[in-house]
Amino acid sequence: MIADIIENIQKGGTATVEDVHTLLSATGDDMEALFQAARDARDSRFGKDIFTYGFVYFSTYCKNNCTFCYYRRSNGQIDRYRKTVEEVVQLSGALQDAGINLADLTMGEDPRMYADDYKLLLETISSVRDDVGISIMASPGALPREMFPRIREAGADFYACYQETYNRGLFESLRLEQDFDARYGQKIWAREAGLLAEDGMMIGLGETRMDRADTILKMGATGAEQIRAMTFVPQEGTPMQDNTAWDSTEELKAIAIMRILFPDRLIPCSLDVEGIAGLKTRLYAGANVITSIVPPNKNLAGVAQHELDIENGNRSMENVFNMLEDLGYRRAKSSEYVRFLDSKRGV
Ligand code: SAM
Ligand code: MD0
Ligand code: SF4
Repeated sequence: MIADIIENIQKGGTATVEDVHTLLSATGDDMEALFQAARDARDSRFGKDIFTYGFVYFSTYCKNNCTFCYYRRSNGQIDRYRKTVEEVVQLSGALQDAGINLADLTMGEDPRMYADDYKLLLETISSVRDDVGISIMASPGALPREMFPRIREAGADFYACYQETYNRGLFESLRLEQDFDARYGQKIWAREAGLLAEDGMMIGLGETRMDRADTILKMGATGAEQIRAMTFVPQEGTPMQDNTAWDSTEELKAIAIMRILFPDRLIPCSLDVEGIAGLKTRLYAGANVITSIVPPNKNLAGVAQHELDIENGNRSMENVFNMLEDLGYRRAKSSEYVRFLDSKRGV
């Protein structure tokens, strides 16, 4: 059954939500066959080349109150920081010099960054474009539609904003006081403005397997050039702190299914879920981008794992490059990444 569904997809057939549900239930040999099919799909499209993204979480202040997030406004017990434009330029320059392909400029929905008609946010992006020249992803939260041409003009290549789930009721219970349709629109409006888009789902938040199947298909249907799955990591000081932490099996299956359904998309292996220990399994499941590479000693945080493997250097450029090589992969050059982006933009 599972083998038939995989074969049908490999032959160019479409998959129903029931098919995806069946694939998500794979265990044992079936699951191994799913991972093998995903690696084959990735290798025939991308070879052994893996793209690398540095994570620059430049403001951890946030006006939102997402129930799953460590940085929600009600979490009063945490240290927050906001980097200056110069600091973000320096951090991005170091990523560029090390051969990292993209700087993911991420923030909480920080009112200071949005003030004066988004002055500081736009200035941060355009300074990295002008002074560094590395490819840029902007992950600043949900913005009004008219902002997308301005984000593009400032120099961003990618816009990331994750729906988390396409189950509206569940979305509303997680992203409190936020609008499902407006967040969905982010992906569409970004692409209208000439940006590439990233959508994402979280796993282990109370969704059903059918919700996951539906979310995978709907993320694909947005046309987003990058799509991701991340396992929810329960956070201290939040309403979900006592939730059971899941292992990564369901995430790995989601990665593999996205890969066989959408072979030409960028699909991350995020170091932000299990730290460096999560690298091998996600590449094995068909991921082709490593995200959340973070240099040590820069007072930078992650999101799902705000400190795991950062200060010990395990998420550093050097360590990730060495591990990639040991696993038999090759890190793509930034010129190759730019060529890939251009092909997606139809340049
Ligand atoms: N503030 C912006 C936003 O919400 O779109 C950008 C950064 S936000 C922290 C990036 C993503 O991290 C979220 O969309 C969510 O998918 C993920 N995330 C947040 N908390 C998480 C957690 N506890 N476990 C796993 N992923 C998490
Ligand atoms: C990651 N911690 O790639 C980052 C983050 C935001 N664009 C991405 C969730 O894992
Ligand atoms: Fe803020 Fe993003 Fe965290 Fe929600 S997920 S609380 S918007 S930083």
